[in-house]
Amino acid sequence: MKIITVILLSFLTQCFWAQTNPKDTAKKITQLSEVCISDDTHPDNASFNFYKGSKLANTEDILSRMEGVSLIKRGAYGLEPILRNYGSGQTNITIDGMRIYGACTDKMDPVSIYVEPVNLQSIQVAHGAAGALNGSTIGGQINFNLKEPSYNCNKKIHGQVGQSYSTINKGSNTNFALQQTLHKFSYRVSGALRDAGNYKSGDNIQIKNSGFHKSNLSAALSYKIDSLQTLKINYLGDWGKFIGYPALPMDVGSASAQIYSMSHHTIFKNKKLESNELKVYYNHIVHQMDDTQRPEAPMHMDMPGWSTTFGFYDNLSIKKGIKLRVDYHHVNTRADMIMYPSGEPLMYLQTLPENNLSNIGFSLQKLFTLKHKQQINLNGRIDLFNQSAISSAGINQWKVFNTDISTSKQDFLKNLNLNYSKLFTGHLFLQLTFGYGERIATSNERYGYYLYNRQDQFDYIGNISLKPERSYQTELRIKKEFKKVEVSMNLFYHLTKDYIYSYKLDGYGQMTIGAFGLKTYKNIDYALSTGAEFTTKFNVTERLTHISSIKYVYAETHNGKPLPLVPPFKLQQALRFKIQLTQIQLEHDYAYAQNRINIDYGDRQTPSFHLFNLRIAQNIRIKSSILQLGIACENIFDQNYREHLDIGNIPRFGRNFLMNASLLF
Ligand SMILES: [Cu+2]
Repeated sequence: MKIITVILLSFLTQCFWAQTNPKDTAKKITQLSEVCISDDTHPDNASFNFYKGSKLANTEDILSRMEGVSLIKRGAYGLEPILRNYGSGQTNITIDGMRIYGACTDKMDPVSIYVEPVNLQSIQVAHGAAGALNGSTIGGQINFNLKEPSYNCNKKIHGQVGQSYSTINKGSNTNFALQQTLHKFSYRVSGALRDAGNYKSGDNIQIKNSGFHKSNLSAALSYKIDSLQTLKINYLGDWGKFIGYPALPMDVGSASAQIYSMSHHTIFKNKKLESNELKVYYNHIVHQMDDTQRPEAPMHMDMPGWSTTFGFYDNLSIKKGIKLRVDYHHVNTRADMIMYPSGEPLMYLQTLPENNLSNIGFSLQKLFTLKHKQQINLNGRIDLFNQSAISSAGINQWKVFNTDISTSKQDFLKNLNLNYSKLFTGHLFLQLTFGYGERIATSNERYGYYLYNRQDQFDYIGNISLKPERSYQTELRIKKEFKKVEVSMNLFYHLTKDYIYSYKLDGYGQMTIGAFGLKTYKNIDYALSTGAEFTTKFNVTERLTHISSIKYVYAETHNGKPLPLVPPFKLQQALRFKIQLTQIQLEHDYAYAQNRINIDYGDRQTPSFHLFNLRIAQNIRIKSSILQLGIACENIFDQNYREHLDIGNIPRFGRNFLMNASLLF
């Protein structure tokens, strides 16, 4: 991969990497009018680097192979990332540090769907309270960094066009990117069009309502004010149409996301200050669920949802290892349900009563560098939240339960994370973390009104008096590098007090036809979650690399009940053979059966499975361009399988052939 990257970079930028002083200055002196140093390095994450390099992986494939990440599947599209056993509400998922809230009460629109691989620069994953950089959390954060326009010394247009096709769902993916530097300006435009029909699972079973159409456009403009200051404007748009969710009773008729931001970066030549980044952002998500493609639906209904967020953050780096951050965001969310009973007047309901949430947070990070390669990193954050429902039909609905949701709720949250690390001789790295994190109940958990959950087939109403979850965490990370092998291991133990758990409300009926009853949430004494991640990278020879990762989580409530949606033991490994510009990769995934299930939540036992994929990629040089060709066979043995977190017992893709051609110029 390194070789390819170097070749690519030398073609793309035609710049000088880094300048080292020649040993003998008398020999030859070359005058350089301009020196560019390109930084295209990825974060220090072996899995990300390995799989992003395979050219045939999409954002979700890369994500699913990262430490402690699993995906919840409701359809062929829009997989929701979870960290260990923490789902949305307990984690922060951001794009370039921006808060974006889903507009779907069924979680069909995780933020990750707006990031196409052609836009993706890197993914930052942090677990537990250590992930509280962009907001208080107990589960951690996933931040997607979009590709930025870079300043190149030449004025040529660079870019790529790509086309891929997958046989299992007649899926096509067209993408492009363009990048150019014009004096003090630099821009990057990229986009993707994706179309797919219904897919087939193993044993040739067609999964109805699993196709989708979507388009994505990203544009970034950067202006260099002077050598120390840069101004950037970013736009990201995403449009989905007829997205099938076979695991849910409804599909998405249309969905759109409009994400805008402007940022200012400064580097200081000051003795005390290092750099500052100020960003303001705005995003608006519209999500329209519809069941017109479902002839079996007992009554037609529309379920639109909206979310509008604006905010800013300012990151200030001070010398001596201090980082300060202040951030603010305000979000307005609402979800409606309009039912059309035959021969009767239509009925209107706000399943998520319109509400405003605002949050101001302040964080401080201090790094102490000690003798003998030891470090202490202290990270604290405080947050003030204010939330209330807005005067509308939603407030009146709640009066049935004698509850006034219009009074505003304030929450003051604290996050603290302390880690100690030491690098021992012999490339042994050890890190011990203690953390404390808090999170408030989500809008759904607070104000939700007869939200149907397909998993346990209950309607849910919120509980306005839920206390924040409080989590005490400890984690040990050990990393050892041998000559040819890199090994790393995380062990963690989290105890969450006032864990938010669902229970059945007796004496209340359901609204959804076919639902079993009504549920709400309460704080239980505590829940605990413990487990491990283990990664190895073995450079067998210069051309042959083996990478493997193991994830395991064990989680239960105070009275020993397994928590819902806990992924089972999973092993993922890949063997990559590389010779010049050819790359062959064999992947094997194994998931152990999950029999520790939460019956209350409608969890089902999941049998174990083995999965094999083969990917071949070939790069061909054409003058100053590179043609990348790829072919893959996923699920080689046409296994009919599902992952434990997949909702509704819907199996995943059967044997799939994937072809890809991209031209980088
Ligand atoms: Cu939805």
